[in-house]
Amino acid sequence: MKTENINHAFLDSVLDGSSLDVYYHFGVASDDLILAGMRDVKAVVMAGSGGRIKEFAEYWSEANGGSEIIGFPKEDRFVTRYCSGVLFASHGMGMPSASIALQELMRMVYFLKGGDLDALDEVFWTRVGTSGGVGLPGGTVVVSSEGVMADLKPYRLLHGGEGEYWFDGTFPASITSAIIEASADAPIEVVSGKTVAGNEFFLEQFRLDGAICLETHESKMAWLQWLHENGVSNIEMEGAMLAAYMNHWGFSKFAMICCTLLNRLDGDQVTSTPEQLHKFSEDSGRVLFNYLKSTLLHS
Ligand code: R2B
Ligand code: URA
Repeated sequence: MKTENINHAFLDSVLDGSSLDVYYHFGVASDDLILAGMRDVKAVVMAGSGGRIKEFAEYWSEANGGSEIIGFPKEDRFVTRYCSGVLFASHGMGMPSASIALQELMRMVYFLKGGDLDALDEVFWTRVGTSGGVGLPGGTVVVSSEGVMADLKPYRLLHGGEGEYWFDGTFPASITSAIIEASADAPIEVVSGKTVAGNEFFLEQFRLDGAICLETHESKMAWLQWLHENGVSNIEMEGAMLAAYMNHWGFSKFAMICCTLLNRLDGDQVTSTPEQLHKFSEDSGRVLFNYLKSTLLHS
């Protein structure tokens, strides 16, 4: 872990009791008894929708002999469940929303581990989501090798009057390979590649079907071809920030697993049937749980 990048001034004051940390968007605080049962957290699994989080927790409970599921009382921003060492939390859509969830979860897990950096580094973090494929048909599962923005550069933000702060968007290759390996026997197409995070579903994904359109067919296809030639497999809206924040603290175990809903080289609209969409998203969940079972149930 990169201790110099961790906000010790605030986080350690929570540990020694001189400050209370209010994880406002999750509706809990560091003195809340609900957190006491979560100190053994080994993995944090994030997904965009709350419904998905509830399904994941149910599945994980069954895989662990019907173990108890703990839910946070507040659900108007993010839905959270804890079950058998895994904290499941929704993050909404896009980097502004997901960065709030991730920062509060990082603070929470730091608190749960009592600031022990070795214990913290044992925790596996992942987002499981949906995406648009670049040269890949709907139904492919992409485990990201790198998260970049729409200009193929890493996540960056304005700060402190000194211009932009640039982050590192790489995902740890050993974890990506282990996830793919854990599903080697599954009847699912699982690939690895770069993932673009757009700040917008329509404009920064170069779609022609938004209420507002800034592209022509030619400029859209030129962008998609440029991504394709540069090793991009899919486009979604959170991965560049996720990898950035995980690398900033120096975590060694994190990943992103996304199913593709369509091939963006063929069009913009998501026209798959509800049954197809359900199958696509079930498959990314299967890839996640194959990995979690291989690491958490057999250790
Ligand atoms: C994938 O799907 C959502 C948009 O439909 C967004 O959260 C993402 O990254
Ligand atoms: N999610 C996205 O962000 N883009 C897509 O094309 C599909 C899902």
